Amino acid sequence: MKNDANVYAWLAQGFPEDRSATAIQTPQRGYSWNDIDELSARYAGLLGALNLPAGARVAVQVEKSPEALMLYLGTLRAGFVYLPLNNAYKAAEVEYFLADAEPSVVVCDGSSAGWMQELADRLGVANLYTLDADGTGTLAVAAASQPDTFETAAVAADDLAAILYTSGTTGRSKGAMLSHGNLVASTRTLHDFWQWRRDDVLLHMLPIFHVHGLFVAAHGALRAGARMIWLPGLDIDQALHHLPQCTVMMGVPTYYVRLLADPRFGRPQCAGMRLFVSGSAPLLMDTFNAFRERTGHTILERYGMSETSMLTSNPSDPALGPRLGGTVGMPLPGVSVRVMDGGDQPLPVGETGYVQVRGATVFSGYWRMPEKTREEFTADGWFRTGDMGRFGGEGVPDDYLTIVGRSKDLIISGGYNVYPKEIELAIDEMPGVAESAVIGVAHADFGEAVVAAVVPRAGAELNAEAMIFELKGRLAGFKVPKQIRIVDELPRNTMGKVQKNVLRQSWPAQGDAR
Ligand code: MLC
Ligand code: AMP
Repeated sequence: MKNDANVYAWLAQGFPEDRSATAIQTPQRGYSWNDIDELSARYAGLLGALNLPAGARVAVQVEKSPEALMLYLGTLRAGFVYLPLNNAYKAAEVEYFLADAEPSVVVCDGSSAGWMQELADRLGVANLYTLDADGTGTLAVAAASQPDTFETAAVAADDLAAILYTSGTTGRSKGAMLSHGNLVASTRTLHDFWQWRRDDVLLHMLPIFHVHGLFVAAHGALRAGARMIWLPGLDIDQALHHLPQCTVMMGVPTYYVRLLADPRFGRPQCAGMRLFVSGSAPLLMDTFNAFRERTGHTILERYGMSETSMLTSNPSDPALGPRLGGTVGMPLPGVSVRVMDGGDQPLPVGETGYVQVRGATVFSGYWRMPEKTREEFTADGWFRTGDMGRFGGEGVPDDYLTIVGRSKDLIISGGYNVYPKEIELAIDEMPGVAESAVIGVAHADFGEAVVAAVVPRAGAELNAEAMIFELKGRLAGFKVPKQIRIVDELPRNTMGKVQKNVLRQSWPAQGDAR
């Protein structure tokens, strides 16, 4: 078996010949291509020395750092399965993932080592290391004694490379299983379609525990052998400082909203840029138009999912067509997209229906959830995205897809997915609560924000502020309702079903653009 099915080996084929050149530049220091190769080798060596079973999961909840990226690469090199966790998750949320995925190794930030060790002991996770934002921690100490070379493990294209947990309609998260072949196929397609070049410089400000920051942004630059300017998160001052040296930036719509909210941002910072990419949530036409007016650049919007990586994209090459705001572009090469009625009939151009997809980037199923997997695939092998869309329509070429909504009850806040059911379950457990309804409402900064209407039990007094405070201790901050309304009853239809649309209509937009 050849090791170039391994994502790392394939990415490394794109590294430049001069391995001493800078690959990753943080505000503090530079990391060369040699550093990437050597440090990922040490991490791989360490994991390899633990005598883990084949297919062992390495769960990682750490601050963003170049070392965290190299830990990901080291996990792939050793042939194990990477399981990234949003660092906003609280102990109870992490417990679910560890219990479900049964990792052999957990790596966490030093500040969470106390509760993580307790969890690891309780759940029988044998190996716990820490990795801090500055690259130090017990992982660094243990890896230091490993050699700086490692023969990347040979894998088959359908061997598992990563599990990405995505929340589910029932409130239970599902682990999407992505293979080495899925990740290579996606990166290869985007490399060509977005015309990645070795002299590109990517401004990397996204988190690396999701598809967008890890498999789209970081993979793209690594395979192109292009330099990344690496920031720990979205920071507008830093972005304005670094953009003039960059050619590519990727962000969720909030990144563009915040850039535009800063009067200093404009053409001077964008003179060297060739590509601004937006995705993970709908980009409002107002943002698309304001960005073009302010900078002269047309944001490229694309569409994808954790389960599928990228599916459609507006073109980078003008010869393929225009970049059309409000649309997510055309199916990427190798990806098939169809729009279906409620049954098994494809709909004609211009009609809105259920978006289904197929292709080499589409995952093989949900971790240990064969029934859920069966439900989400059609009998003829198409994956049901849960998004509603249409091809073409007025003024839109027939092969361009527009996402018009979701059939899944999902809120996307600042690019993070929140399933109302999970939040309703957490609220309903609180003392004095009879029932609740969680909805997404327009938010000037996050696009959508989570809010909740809560009905108290007879005789109970509820305090919305105190409830929000308590929820912050249990749930990742982005899931906590920005506002809770205490109401006498929830609006229901004659069948007794809660009318979330009625609630939404009665709720004013939230937040300010920053
Ligand atoms: C942070 N907060 C949020 C939030 N992010 N609230 C709602 N929605 C969000 N997305 C809250 C915190 O809990 C905190 O609340 C307060 O805001 C400040 O926290 P912060 O961490 O300082 O916020 P900030 O750094 O400004 O983060 C906002 C953000 C970040 C937009 C920069 O959320 C972000 O980077 N989002 C990107 C998500 C992403 O990468 N998605 C890709 C998924 S992949 P309090 O009350 O405690 O003050 C995918 C597939 C695809 O979907 O197609 O790409
Ligand atoms: P996730 O589960 O985090 O991978 O989120 C995937 C979901 O994000 C998709 O099913 C869509 O609902 C949404 N999404 C991603 N990109 C876009 C986009 N450009 N426009 C609208 N929705 C998007």
